[in-house]
Amino acid sequence: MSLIVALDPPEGVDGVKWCINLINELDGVPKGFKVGLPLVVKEGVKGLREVASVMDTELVIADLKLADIGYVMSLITKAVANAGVNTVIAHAFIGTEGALSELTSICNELGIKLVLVAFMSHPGAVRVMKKVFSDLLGIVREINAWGVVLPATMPDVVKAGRKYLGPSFKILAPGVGAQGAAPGDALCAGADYEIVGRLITKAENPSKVALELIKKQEERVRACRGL
Ligand code: OMP
Repeated sequence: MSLIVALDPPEGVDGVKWCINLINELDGVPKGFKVGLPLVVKEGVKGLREVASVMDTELVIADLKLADIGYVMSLITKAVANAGVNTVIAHAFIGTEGALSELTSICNELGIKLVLVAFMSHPGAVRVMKKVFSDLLGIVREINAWGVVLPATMPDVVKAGRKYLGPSFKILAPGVGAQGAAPGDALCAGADYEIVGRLITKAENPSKVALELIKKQEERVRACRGL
C-alpha cells in the first residue's frame, strides 16, 4: 500500500466531521492519513485528537511543516504527539544545530517519525530549492530522518533523492491528481508513498476513486519494472 491521503478540510465545513467522515469512508484503503494546518488552525489540537483517534492506519501524520527553533518545534511536537499523531513533517532548510537536532531528540524520545521536506511540489519550488537540494538531502541523511518529502510532480527529483539517500529513507511524494502528477510515476522514480488530497477528498465517491488510484499505481509500477 503506497497511498497516503491528505485531509485538508475546505472552507465552510466542520473540519472534524469532514475528516472523520472521510476516514470512515476510506477505512482500510490508505497506508496513512495526513492532516495539517487547515484542520489544526480551525479546530485546534482538540480537533486533531478527535480526528486522530478514529484513524486506524499505520501512519498518522501531522503536517505542520515545522520551521522554527528547536525549543518551539519541541513544544508543538509534544502537543501533537499527545493528540495521537505518530509522524511529523518539518522543513529541512532550517538546519541542524539549534533546530533539527533538538527536534530529532524529541521525536526519538516520543517515538515519533520525523519527515523532512527537501523539495516541494509546486512550480515555484524550483527557484530556491533546486539550488540547495543536495544540502537539504545532506541534512536529511545527517539527522537520519525517517523520511523525506519529494515532489511527485518532478519524478527526476525523486529519482535523484533516492540515488543520494539509498534505500533506508522513506520518500513521500505529494502532487498526484490536483497538482498534475500521474499515479505511480513517483513510485517508479523511487518513492515509497504518494500523498493524494483533493483528487480523493473532493470526489463524489472517495473510496472508489482511492481504489482506482491504487490500481493505477500498481499498473504503472508493474509497467516500469517490466513485470
Ligand atoms: P492535493 O494537491 O490536494 O493532492 O494535496 C497535496 C497535499 O500534500 C497537501 O496536504 C499539501 O500540503 C501536501 N504537500 C504538497 O502538496 N507539496 C509539498 O511539496 C509538500 C506537501 C507535504 O508536505 O505534504
